[in-house]
Amino acid sequence: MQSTIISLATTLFLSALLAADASWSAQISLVPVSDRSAQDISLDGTFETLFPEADTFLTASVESPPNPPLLGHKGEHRTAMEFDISSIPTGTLITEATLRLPRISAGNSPLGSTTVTDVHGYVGNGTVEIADVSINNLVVSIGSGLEGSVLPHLQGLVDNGDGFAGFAVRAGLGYFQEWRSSEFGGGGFGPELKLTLIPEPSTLTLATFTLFGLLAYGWRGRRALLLAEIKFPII
Ligand SMILES: [Ca+2]
Ligand SMILES: [Ca+2]
Repeated sequence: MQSTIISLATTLFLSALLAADASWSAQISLVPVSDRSAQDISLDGTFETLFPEADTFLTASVESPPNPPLLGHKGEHRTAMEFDISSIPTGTLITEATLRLPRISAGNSPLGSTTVTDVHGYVGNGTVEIADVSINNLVVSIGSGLEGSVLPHLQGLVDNGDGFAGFAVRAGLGYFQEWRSSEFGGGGFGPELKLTLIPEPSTLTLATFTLFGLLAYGWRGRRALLLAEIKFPII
């Protein structure tokens, strides 16, 4: 009898836990709080120009002489972007983190190029600075794709209690691509960070204790009823 009750309680507990797990996950979509491009005009590795925050387009490209610069973009261009993740509590489990980079144009140098889009991750501060585009911490390579998973980087930032997720995008040699920035009119066309979250374990633990409490309360009620039935058998 006791083993049956324990088995039943365990089954109910696991079912409720799984149901809670699924129903508590939340999906959010973030746009950058800052997104800017920078230029190294002489290809010497030093980025000397940071384009204005208000620019409506972002670029990543690398000129490969003797090809002419693609669309006039001399030297190397990189783009960095930062997302505000400060509302996500430490301990939250991230099950999906996808960085979408819906480019509006791309091109390759005619004499050969590498179709590379590398995303480097960093801890942001809410503003893109020129040094951000040189951070060397490869998170994902998406080539000619439009999106890639940045899950381990995001989980690490949330675990550390960091307030902003930063990404710097580089192109391959002879490759050019362009995006709309967050300042582009109309919105919804620029970089986007899509997350699926499950609240921190302490919330789940609280629910577990509540569930056990309800089960114990229910069992006490059943036992009282059982005793009543024994004392006053129903014929
Ligand atoms: Ca911007
Ligand atoms: Ca920054």
